Amino acid sequence: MDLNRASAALLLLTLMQLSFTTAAPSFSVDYKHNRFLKDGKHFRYISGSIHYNRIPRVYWKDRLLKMYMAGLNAIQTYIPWNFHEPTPGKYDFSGDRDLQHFLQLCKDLGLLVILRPGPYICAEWDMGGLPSWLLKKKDIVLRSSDADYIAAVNKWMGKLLPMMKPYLYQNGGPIITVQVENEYGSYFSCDFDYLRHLVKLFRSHLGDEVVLFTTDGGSKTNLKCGSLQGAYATVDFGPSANVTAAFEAQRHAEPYGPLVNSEFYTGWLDHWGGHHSVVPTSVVVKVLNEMLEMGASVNMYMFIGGTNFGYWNGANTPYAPQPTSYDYDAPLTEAGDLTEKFFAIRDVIKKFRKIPDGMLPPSTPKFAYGKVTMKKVKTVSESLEILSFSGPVKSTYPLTFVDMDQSFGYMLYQTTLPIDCRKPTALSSPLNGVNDRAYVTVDGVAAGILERDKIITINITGKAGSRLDILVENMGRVNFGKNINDFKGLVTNLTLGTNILGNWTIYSLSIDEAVKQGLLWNTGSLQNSAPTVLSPPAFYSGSFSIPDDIPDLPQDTYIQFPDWKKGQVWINGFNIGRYWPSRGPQITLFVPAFLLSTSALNNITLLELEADPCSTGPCVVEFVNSPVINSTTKYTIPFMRGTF
Ligand code: NDJ
Repeated sequence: MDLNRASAALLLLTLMQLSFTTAAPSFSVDYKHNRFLKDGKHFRYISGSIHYNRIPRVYWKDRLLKMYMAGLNAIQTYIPWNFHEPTPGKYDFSGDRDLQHFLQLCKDLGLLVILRPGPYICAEWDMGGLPSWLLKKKDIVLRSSDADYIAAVNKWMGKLLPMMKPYLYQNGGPIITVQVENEYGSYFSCDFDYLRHLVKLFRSHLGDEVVLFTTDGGSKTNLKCGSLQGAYATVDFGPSANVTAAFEAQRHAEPYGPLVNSEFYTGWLDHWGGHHSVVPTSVVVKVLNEMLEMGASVNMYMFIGGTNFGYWNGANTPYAPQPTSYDYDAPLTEAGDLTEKFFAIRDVIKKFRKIPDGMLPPSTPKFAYGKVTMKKVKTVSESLEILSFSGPVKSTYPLTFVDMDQSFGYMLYQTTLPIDCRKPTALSSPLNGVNDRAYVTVDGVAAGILERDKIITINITGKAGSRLDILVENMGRVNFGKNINDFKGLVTNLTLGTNILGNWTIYSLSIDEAVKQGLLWNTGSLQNSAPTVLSPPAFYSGSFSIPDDIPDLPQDTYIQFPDWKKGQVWINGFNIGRYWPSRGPQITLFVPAFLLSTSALNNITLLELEADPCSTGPCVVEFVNSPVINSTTKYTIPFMRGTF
């Protein structure tokens, strides 16, 4: 063979060699052998759900590493649209919202990613992740081909998906599959044009290679409207389901390809006023083992639940908001601690794949900083100048949060009594339009509480011309079912006796900004109010220091509210979330250490909506080192649909 032919042969051999060693990464469905293929080899994922939006960025690596050490080879996460686009066209991917950093951490740790960008995600998250500003179009049909909804989805996905493309597995990233919508078969609209549009939209940004999939409850009924050609149909079900029947339903939609349970419930969600949901470890591991024996790919929902900080919790109907804790009785607790469920699941996984060697990151230490004395600052009604940055709006009839361009928190509606009410007179929301809880005062004196789906009328007294202040709390938007277009505020008229109340002065309240700017701080020594069952909503402040000479302080902690009733708590300007110990089951709120300081005073602000303990007992909040999220208060709501 002459030199040229020899060198050409050598070059060809080298190129062939190279092509084998550096073939582009690939991930696909192998319909012939009913499995996934990763880089041409059989692959089955054992995954766990973690929501980056419920865990402070500083803890992402710790939680992901624990999931990796449990033997998971993948994680699953949603992308809440409203977390990243607070107002139309304004995007936030910074700090605790830095999704790309989260994805890079997954890659660095050797965890693949099952990405669920929605646009609707359910997830016990406000409005199922949809931004409430969509409701500016009052008759919008969410999750459908509604032109305004589709225009907003196109714009959002046009921003998000190009950011995700580099993180696709085939582009060297960790993302192996991408879910379209979420349990669409459980929604009323059953709009295939919408689903088809989403598949086309996702492919236009992510390319033709990526594996798109759908997830629906494990029944043919759910799959009927939830699955679509061009997206691999998967199912979700918990440990009490019939595994065979659920996978048979999937087989009905996908006769070939891998069996996939995209949400295997390791626990379940809570509601304020309900019992804390727990799912026995034995039940979880038995069914997990059964599915893994069948060769199914499984994602455990949740592997760590985390926290609904701020106002982010969702709600179910009849109206039942979820608490601040999203512990979910998951294998890792809300604070990321290892549980016996974690180790039991790891022992099952050990039977199917090698568990990484090395140290398991330990549960983080918790510190009990003790009691902190709180002092009353002023009532909400006395703070309107501070809180209403843009000033009040006058309106004949009440305006909603959307009308007032406010998404979360509280709004104050003020008018005067049109008649003398010497005798108790009915103040009502005949159409049940208080969304969600209204704290009523007359001339600054607490008069009662109206509550969505529960209390639509109270009796009040007062003189004609007395000032009627109604503070309305948005307790979280419905995240599941047909009522997700959940307007907040006084969404229908109130009546007093036979009169429709009008001539409203409406204050949008920027409480979070006011807290951050230190505007709600106790300067003098305001006397605590006289003991009453109900007081006007008011702010309280207190501070505490953490010694800087104790090793590894600050540590995580939990805050509880002995004999307070219901409200919101901020620490160093960070909105920790809602407290409602009078209703439970959550009593303590998780406070991550990164919020605390040893070099400066730590400031606490409360907005107490019902009554403080300060006139009859200690006016304190308390930091303790263990959580209580399973109190059984006297109040219970009828159990919601959905068993684990
Ligand atoms: O896809 C849903 C997921 O986001 C499925 N779930 C989960 C419950 O944790 C979570 O919301 C259900 N949600 S079934 C509806 C609950 C109705 C009470």
